[in-house]
Amino acid sequence: MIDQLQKTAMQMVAPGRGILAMDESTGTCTSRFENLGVKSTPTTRKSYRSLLVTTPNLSDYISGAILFDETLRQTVSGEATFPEHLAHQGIVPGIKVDKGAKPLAGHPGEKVTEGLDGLRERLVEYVQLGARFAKWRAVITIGDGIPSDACIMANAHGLARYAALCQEAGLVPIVEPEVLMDGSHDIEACREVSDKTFHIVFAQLEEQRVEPSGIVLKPNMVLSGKDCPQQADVDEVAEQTVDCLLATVPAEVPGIAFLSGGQTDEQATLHLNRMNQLDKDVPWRLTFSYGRALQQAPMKAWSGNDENSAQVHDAALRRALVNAYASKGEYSESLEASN
Ligand code: 5MM
Repeated sequence: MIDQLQKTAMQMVAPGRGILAMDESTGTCTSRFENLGVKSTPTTRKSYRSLLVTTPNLSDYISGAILFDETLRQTVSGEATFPEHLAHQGIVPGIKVDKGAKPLAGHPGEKVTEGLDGLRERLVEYVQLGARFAKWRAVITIGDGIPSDACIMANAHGLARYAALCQEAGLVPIVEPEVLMDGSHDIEACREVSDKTFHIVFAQLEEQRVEPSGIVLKPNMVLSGKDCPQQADVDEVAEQTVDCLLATVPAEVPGIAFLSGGQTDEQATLHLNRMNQLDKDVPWRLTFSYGRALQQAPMKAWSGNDENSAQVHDAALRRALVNAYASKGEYSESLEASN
C-alpha cells in the first residue's frame, strides 16, 4: 500500500508541474461567480469547470486536480466523469473531504475544520469514483491574542486523523495547514505562528502513524499580513518560507505544494520562483496547489459565457505554465506574453 501512496505522491509533485485546486465548496464558488454577475447552479459550475479541465495541453503543467464532491460526480462531456477525464489526460484526480472550518467553541475568532465523522466510509466511495488523493484544509488566524494553543492543537489533530484514514483507504492525503494572511501582523509574526503550527502538525501526524513519504504538504507561504504597512519583499518571503519548512518538515515528505491564499497571481508566481532559486539544500519538491492564483484569470474570461472558451483556455494555460516554470525557478516575465 505504501508503495502505491508514494508513487501517487511523486506523480502529484512531478518536476515542472503542479496541482490545480478547483474544489471550491458551493458557498465559495457561488460568491466567486456572483462577483462576476454569474448565477451559481450545478449546471453553471459544471460548465465552467468543464471548460477548465478541457484546456488543451493542461497536463503539460498540471499534475493533479482537486475536485469538490459535486464535481466528482458530474460528467465533463459525453460519458466521461471529471475523474475519468482527468485520469485520461494524465492528471491525478483528487477530492476535498473536509466539511469546512467552523467556529471553535470557547475561542472567539478561531476555527476548527470538521468532517471526521463518517470519513472512513466516504473515502471508500471516493476511491470507487476515481479519486487518488484527498485534501483537508485547516485555518489558523493571527490576531489579538490568537492563535491559541487549543486551536492549533485541535486543527493539527484533525489533520492527522484525516491523513491516517486516507492512507488506510489508499488515498494520498494533502495536508493543508493555512496560516491566513488576513490582518496587519508582520512577517515575523507569520513566521512564528507557521513554525509552531507546522511543528505541531508533524508531531500529530507522527503520533497518528501517518507515513510522511505518502503525503503532500500544502502550506501557506510566510508572508506579511495583508494590511501590514511594512510588506516583506520577494527575497524575504522566499527565505523565511524555506527556512520555516526546513525547521519543521521531515525530509521524507516528497513534496510541498503551496496554496496562494489571497496573493495576487503575480506574487504567488514570483514567490514560488524565488524559493526554487535559493541556494539551500531542500529535500522536497517545491511546487504549487493554487486555487485563486490559477483560476482568477480564466474565471473572469469565462464570466458565465461558454462561448468564451478560447479565452478561458488561454488564461488557464498561461497561469499553469508560468507557475510550472516557477516550480523550476525558471520563471521570467517574458513567459506572461509568449505563446
Ligand atoms: C479552491 O478553494 C479551496 C476550497 O475552499 P473552500 O473550502 O473555502 O470552499 C481551498 O481550500 C483551496 O484549495 C486552498 O485554500 C488554496 O486555494 P488558494 O486560492 O488559497 O490558492
